[in-house]
Amino acid sequence: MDGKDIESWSSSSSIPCSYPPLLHPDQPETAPTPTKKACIRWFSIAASGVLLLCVVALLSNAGSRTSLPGNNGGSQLTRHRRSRGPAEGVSEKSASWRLRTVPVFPWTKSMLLWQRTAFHFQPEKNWINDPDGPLYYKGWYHLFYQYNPDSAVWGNITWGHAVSRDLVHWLYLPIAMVPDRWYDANGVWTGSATFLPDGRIAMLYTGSTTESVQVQNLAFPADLNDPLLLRWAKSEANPVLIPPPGIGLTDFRDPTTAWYVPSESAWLLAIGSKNDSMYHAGIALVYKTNDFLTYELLPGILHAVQGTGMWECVDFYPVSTEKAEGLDTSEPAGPTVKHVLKASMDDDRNDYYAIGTYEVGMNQWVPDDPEKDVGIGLRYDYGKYYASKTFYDPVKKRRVLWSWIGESDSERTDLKKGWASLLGIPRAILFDQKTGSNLLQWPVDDVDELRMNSSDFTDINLAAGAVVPLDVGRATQLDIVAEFEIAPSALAAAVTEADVGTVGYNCSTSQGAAGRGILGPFGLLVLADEDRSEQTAVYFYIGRRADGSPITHFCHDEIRSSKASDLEKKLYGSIVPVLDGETLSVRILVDHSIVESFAQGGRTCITSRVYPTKAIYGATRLFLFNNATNADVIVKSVQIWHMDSAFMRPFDDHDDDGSSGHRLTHYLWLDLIIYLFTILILQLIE
Ligand code: DQQ
Repeated sequence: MDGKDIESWSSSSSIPCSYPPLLHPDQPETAPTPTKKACIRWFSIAASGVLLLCVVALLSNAGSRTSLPGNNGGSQLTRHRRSRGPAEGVSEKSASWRLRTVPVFPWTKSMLLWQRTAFHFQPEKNWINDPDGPLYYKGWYHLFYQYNPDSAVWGNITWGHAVSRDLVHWLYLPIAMVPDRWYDANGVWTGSATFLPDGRIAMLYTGSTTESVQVQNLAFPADLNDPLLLRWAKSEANPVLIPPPGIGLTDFRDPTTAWYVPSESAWLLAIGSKNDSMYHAGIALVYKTNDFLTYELLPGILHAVQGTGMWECVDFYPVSTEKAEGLDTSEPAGPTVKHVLKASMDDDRNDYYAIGTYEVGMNQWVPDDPEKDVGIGLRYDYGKYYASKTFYDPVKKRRVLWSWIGESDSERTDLKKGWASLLGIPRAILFDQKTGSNLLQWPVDDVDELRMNSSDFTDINLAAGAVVPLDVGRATQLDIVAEFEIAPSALAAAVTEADVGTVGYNCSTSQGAAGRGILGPFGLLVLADEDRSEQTAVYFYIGRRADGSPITHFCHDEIRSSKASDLEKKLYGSIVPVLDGETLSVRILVDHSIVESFAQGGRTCITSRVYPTKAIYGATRLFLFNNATNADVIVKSVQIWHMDSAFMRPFDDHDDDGSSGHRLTHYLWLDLIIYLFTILILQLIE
C-alpha cells in the first residue's frame, strides 16, 4: 500500500480515525422493527437530503471565504475576522485577527508557496496547534497534535498523528482521535502520555463536552504490538475527571504526563486552571491516581501566581543540576534534581517557566527566585511560541521540547495558503550549570544532519555603521552559528559615557535595528533582499544597568521583514546572561517563513514568523551589520550551512521494518470486511 492508498483509506473509511465510534450512552442500540425499518428508510432519505443541503451550503460558504481578492485586492480592507477560541473556552486561536482593518496585500501564489517550511514539522495541509502526547515507542518517535482536518483555521479539533525515526523526517499517519463522544464532542484537546510499568500507555486528554465543559478523558493504544500505535481506544470510564468544586467549567484543561511517587504507590499529575477570587491567580492542581480511572484531588495547590490568569498546557519535570542529560518525569527531587514548572498564559499567550524545588509530601513547588516566578519571569522564547510540551527521550537520554508556532499573517491569507501554523524545531532542554538560574534550549542534534555545504568567515571587523554581505547565495534554508566580540577597551570606554538610552533598554519598546546606541545593535540580517528593502534583524544590544555595569539584550526586529502590511510585525527580545570571558554567540535557523534564534548556547531564544515579498527564493541574502555609533565589533567567526529539506509524507509500506506496514494492510482488509458486512446487513433489512 502506498501513501495515496493510506490517504484514501483514511478519508474513505466510514470514520476518519483509527477506532470504531461508540454510541452516546443516551442512545442505546435496539433491533429495528418493520415499522422502524420504514421510519429508518424515510429518515435516511430525509437525512440525506438535509446532508446534501448542508454540503451545498458549506461549499458555497467555503467558496465565499476562499474566493478572496487575490492580486486585485490590494486596496481593500480585510473583512471582519472572528475571534476563535475564547468563546469555546480556550485562548485566542485566530491568526492575528487584529489585522482585520489593514489593507490586504496582493499575495501571489508563488509568494505563498515559498512560505511553507522545509525542515519544521507541518501537516500536509490545514490547521495545527498544540503538540500532544509526544513519546518514543518501539523505534518510532510519535507526535500527536491539535489538528483541524477540514480547514486552515482552528476548530473541529482532532488529534493528528505522525512518526519519525529521528525527530527530523516525518511520516503522516491517519488521525488518531476525533471528537465523536459526548465528552469530547467540541474537541479532542490537549493531553499527555504516561508509560505504565506493565507497558501500557495512558493518554490523558481534555475533552470539551457537548455542553463545552472541560473534562479529562483517558485513551489507550488498542494494540501495543503495533509500533505505529495506529488505533486508540477511548476508555469506557470517560470522562475520568470533571472540574472540581470551585473551578470554572471552562477552566480545567491540559493534563501533564504523570510522575510516579513510590512512597505513595501512586501517580500524580497536574492540570492547569485559575482562581479569580485569588487576584486572578494562575494555578496548577495535582491529582493522585493508581489506575488512571479514579482520581483524588490533593489538598492545596502545587503552585499559584496572582495576576497571571488561566494556565494552559502546564508542564512539570525534573532537571539535573550536575549532568548534561535529561531526566525521566518520575525522577524524584533531590540535592541534584530541581523541578521546572511551565505554563502557557491564556492572557498574554506566552510560555513561562521557573526553576524550583518540589516538596512532593506537601504538594508544593517553590521557585528558586520568587521574582522570576511562573508568568512573571523567564520565558522559553521571547517571540511567537506557545502551548509547548516536553517528553523524555529514553534513547538519547534527553528532555525534548515541542511547541506550537502560530502565524503572524491574516486568516484570509492562511485560507489562501491552505495551511496555518507549524511546530518549532524540537529543542533539547538542560539546566544551565554555569548561571544556575535558567534553562538551556538547543535544537536536537539530529537537526545537524540536514547541514550541507558550509561557508566559514573569520575575524571580520565590523566598523560602527557597517553592513557586510555574506556571499552564500540563496539564503532561505540556513543554519548559522556566529560569535562576536567587542574589544574590552571599547566596552570600558562606552559604559562610562553618558548614554541614557542604554539604561533600561527594552527590545520591544526600542527603535529596533534602526535605533543606534553606543554598543549596538549588531548582528545579522536574515531573509533580506539585495538592497535590504526587506530584512529581519537578529541582534545584540549592550546597554547599561543603573550602576553602569553592562547588560546584554538579544532581540529580533521584524518591522522591515516584509513590504506587506496585512501582517503582525514586532520587536521581540529580552536580556541574555553573558558570563565573564564569554564571547557573544548566536545560532539562527532560517527556514522560509520561520526564524528561530538561540543566544549564548540557548539561554535566551526568539522565534519569528516573517513573510517577505521580495526576499524569497533566489533573491534571499544574508548580511552582518553593526549599527552602533561608537564601537567596532569583531565577528570572530560565522559559519553558515545550507540546510537540506526534511522529508514529510504519508507513511507507506516501504517505511515499514516488517511489522507496521503489514498492520496497515491488515487494517485495510479489516475495513473492507466491515464495509461488506454492513452492505450485507442493509440488504437483509431491505
Ligand atoms: N489548545 C487546546 C487546549 C489548550 C489550548 C485546544 C492551548 O487544550 O488549552 O486546541 O493552545
